[in-house]
Amino acid sequence: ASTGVTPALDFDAIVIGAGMSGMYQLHRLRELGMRVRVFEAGTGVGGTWYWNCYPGARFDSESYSYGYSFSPELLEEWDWSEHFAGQPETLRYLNHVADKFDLRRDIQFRSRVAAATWSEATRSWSVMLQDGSQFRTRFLITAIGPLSAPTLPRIEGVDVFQGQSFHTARWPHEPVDFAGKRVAVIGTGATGVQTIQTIAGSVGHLTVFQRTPNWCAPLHNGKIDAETQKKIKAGYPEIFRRCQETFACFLHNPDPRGTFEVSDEEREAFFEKLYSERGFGIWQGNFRDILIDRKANATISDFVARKIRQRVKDPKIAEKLIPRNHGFGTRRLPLETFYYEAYNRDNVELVDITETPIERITPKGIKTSDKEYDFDIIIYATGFDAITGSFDKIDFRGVDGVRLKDKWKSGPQTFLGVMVDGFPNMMMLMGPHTALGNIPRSIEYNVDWVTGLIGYARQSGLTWVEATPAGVATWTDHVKALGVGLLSNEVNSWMTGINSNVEGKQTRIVARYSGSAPAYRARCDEVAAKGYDELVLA
Ligand code: NA7
Repeated sequence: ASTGVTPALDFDAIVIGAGMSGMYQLHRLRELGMRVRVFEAGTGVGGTWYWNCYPGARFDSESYSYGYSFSPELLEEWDWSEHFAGQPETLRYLNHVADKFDLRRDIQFRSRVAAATWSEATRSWSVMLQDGSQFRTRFLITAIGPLSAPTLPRIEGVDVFQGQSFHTARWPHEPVDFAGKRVAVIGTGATGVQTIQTIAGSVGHLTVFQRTPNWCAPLHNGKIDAETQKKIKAGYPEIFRRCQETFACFLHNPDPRGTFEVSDEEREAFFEKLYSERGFGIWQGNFRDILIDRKANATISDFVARKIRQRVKDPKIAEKLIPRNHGFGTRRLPLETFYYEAYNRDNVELVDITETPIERITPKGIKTSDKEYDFDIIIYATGFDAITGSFDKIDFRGVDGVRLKDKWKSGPQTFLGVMVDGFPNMMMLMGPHTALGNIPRSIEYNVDWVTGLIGYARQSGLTWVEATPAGVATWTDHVKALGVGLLSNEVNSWMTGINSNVEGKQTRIVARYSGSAPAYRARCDEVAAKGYDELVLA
């Protein structure tokens, strides 16, 4: 078997993206003795945590369940200061990881990949950067993130506004001065909620333009004291074991009881408890049927609606903040810290743009159907072309020049969410059809699996590994079947591939694996254990 380096190749592997997955993938491939290059569009590491430096950006997963688990030394030396760390701390952490494992020497920053083309003759990928430079590699690994292609609204005039305007995922790294400013926020997803609650107290006046309210629940963040810090560190094996066992790799797992198996009083008490506890428990640790059974879902939706009515003083505003067209938890649940109370402030105004649509952005502000608003700053918290968007931006061409974008025209097709037939030697981290959940846990598994496959290929002298069309069809059907009956698959959200700002993304698709993470891993483990015989190996 040949493990040698092919002289015509610049690298054994190219990784696109230096976020959490690209960083760890680099580390693992180096252990195989490979020559690896990571191309990163930004000027630093961190991906999501590099780009999303908007005010209030923070974890909704417990910090100690989110960091990397692969290095006991790293776990021991890093102190998370809060149960849910803010973005600056997370970015510091990821820079610490880059330093510790000396990652930067193999990362080329300011380098956006524009295209990648398969060459059958050399069994390699030619990767082209936006500046035209090209590099040849045996293996190509995408670490481009499921939420990394930000989208601006398709509203007339977005480019004519004369004040400052920012998309939250392209926030400047220098501080923005809000004092006394008239600020608009468009968008009330997880990002909008964090931004609104954070800036409400420091702006002159804030106008929130809401199209769809989301169900939100309290984060209950807090500092980690010294004693708790010790407990966390001693408990890491247990923490990560739990994350391995739960449905979506969070510390929270569905309660085995059905909603109607308990009395009304017990149910109410359980909801109260969940509402008063930290993190995603109310979403991920609720009765087992709330995300499947419409009646069960209505009980928790009613409960949270009552909370909103209690917390928002003006009943008319409270009603606007209560979702009508989707049930609790059927979209990604934003966690909040006095978000609802922000609307009790005199300087905060809520505009329901289903009643008074935005007609256009003007040089001075925003014009709705009934009014003209003047602003100093417009913040677009309008989300991402999710899951497939970051793939669509790169011109991937596989066997016979087939474009990935064309292959995925009516929705992604993958094997295990990692490979696609017709795209040999290309592996996706956090690609479509993988288990998302508490993402770093899924990332570590994904990276380890890909490293296992590449290690096997090199050991066996293979220069071609590819999914089969049958394997892709079976996995894609399986992923679609898993989504049937989930209330989340019946609503419009980034999880169902809907983005009103992107042409051609108005039809729901099944873009993510919605089975359990343990089941996902079991299937991937099985493929590896059988010597990858479900793949084309040559
Ligand atoms: P989301 O969850 O996709 O939210 C985007 C928000 O922006 C949402 O409220 C949208 O309303 C709104 N939006 C988008 N386009 C428009 C236009 N054209 N006009 C008005 N309002 C608009 O993105 P986030 O960044 O908040 O969160 C993404 C994920 O990142 C999150 O789930 C976490 O996992 C981290 P809509 O609901 O579409 O009516």
